[in-house]
Amino acid sequence: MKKKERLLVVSNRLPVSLSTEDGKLIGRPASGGLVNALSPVLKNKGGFWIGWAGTHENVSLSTLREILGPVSEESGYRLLPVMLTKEDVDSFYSGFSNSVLWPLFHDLQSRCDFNPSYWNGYLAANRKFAKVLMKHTEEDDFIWVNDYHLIPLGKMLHEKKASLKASFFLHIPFPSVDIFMKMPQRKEILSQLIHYAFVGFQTMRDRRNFLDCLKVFFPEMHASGRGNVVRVRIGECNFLVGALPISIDYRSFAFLASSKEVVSRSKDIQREMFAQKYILGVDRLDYSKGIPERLRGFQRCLELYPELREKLSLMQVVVPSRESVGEYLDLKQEIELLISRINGEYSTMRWVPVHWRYGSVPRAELAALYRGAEMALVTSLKDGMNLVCKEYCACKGDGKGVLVLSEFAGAAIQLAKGALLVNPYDVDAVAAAIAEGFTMDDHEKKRRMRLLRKSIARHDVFRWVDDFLRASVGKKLAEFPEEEIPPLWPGLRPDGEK
Ligand code: ADQ
Repeated sequence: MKKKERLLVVSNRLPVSLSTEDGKLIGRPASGGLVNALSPVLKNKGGFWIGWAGTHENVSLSTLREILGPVSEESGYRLLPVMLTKEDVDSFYSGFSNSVLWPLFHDLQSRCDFNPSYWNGYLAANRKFAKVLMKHTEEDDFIWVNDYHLIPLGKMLHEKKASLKASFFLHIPFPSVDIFMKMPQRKEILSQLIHYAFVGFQTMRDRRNFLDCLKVFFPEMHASGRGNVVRVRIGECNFLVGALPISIDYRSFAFLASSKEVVSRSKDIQREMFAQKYILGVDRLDYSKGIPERLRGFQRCLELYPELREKLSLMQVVVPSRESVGEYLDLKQEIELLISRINGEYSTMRWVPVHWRYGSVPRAELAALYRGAEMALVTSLKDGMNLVCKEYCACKGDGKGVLVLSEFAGAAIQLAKGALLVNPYDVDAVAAAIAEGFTMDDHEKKRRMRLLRKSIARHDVFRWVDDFLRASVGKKLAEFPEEEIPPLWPGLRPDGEK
């Protein structure tokens, strides 16, 4: 392999979380599935991560660099920021990405705002990503673009330099033809995707939907091959399309959940809940996650199965998300209203049916919550994969837990044998699944949990990374060479800046 080959990961957000402490903006490496998965790929391998730092509030590039410098040092790979203005964020991030692509690709077209001005903002922001990338990329770099915010990037790079070929992974679902056709920019989006060397989806269903859409607009399309990855030819575009389900760092979750601190904290949580058994819901605040539907299902359960009252609570943990998109604040209010109604109707002196935590929870606390939960309830209306259900199983080392999982989460395909699958729109079915999970004997719980854990352990996030690299460039993670990175800052200044 050529010496210079490096990995460049691009995503909308850099893996850094910024916060203000004592009036000063500081950065810390962010955690999360993608970061955990890709950090070892980039660490000490001369890698770069390019993305928006998540702020446009009067922060100059030089200040941002001062903040990102130490985070880069700590991470072992360079963080290169893309500067976005408030206008960019409005039309690119809140607009086209999260008011068109996100709802449409989750089959929720009635939530779309097809404001035509968003499209130009989407392209303009992608050009900014392309500019930063062009400045830092070298021949033979492997460029890995992540998610729906950056669909146009591959074609933009290709137009600047024909030899540059990037690979793309879509973390969210790809809709069926009937839904995809509603998007005004449908042909442009497809024309951009076919300029990647590899386009990866979470499931075979997403891949099939994509190929069906291509057939409508490019009838000359020719697909060949079998298995998870097929080759597609459309005119001069010759590329690969694959289905590669993402996963979690199973071992690190399992290890954390069995640590002394987490075991003890998980017992404390059970005591704090007055020794009630509890069902756990953990989500980003998002309408695609089906949180109101989950609450209605739980409410129906208390109505239909009164014997479960005072025995079972629902603990719903929600991390704030996309607060700049108005619909997300409405959702929070809807959830709070539903919770107060359920608690108002069913609470007793010694029992609160729904506990609600709004905010980001540290990893160890999350592991303790997972570990102590009798059941996890995942009711996504549609989900690319859903990592929460996998994290829950990884933390249930004692095997005494039940996963109730939406049929519409990508994970349902892999976890069908061990989970209780439900249609989240069917409140009676959700109620029945909760009751079934509660009364399931330990032997059956353990049998199912064993199946779930085995499958997740075998297909962990490192395997996903390897599969992605192998499918797109025929290499394994270990084949990317270890390389000393030169001093991070101030060596990398964009043109014209001091
Ligand atoms: P998300 O929609 O963000 O990701 P998901 O897969 O559910 O969805 O992952 C959420 C992550 O956030 C989990 O790792 C979870 O632990 C964490 N989290 C949730 N609430 C939290 C809280 N209160 N505190 C701390 N952490 C919290 C998109 C797609 C998914 C796909 C992933 C990865 O929508 O379908 O699985 O990308 O490809």
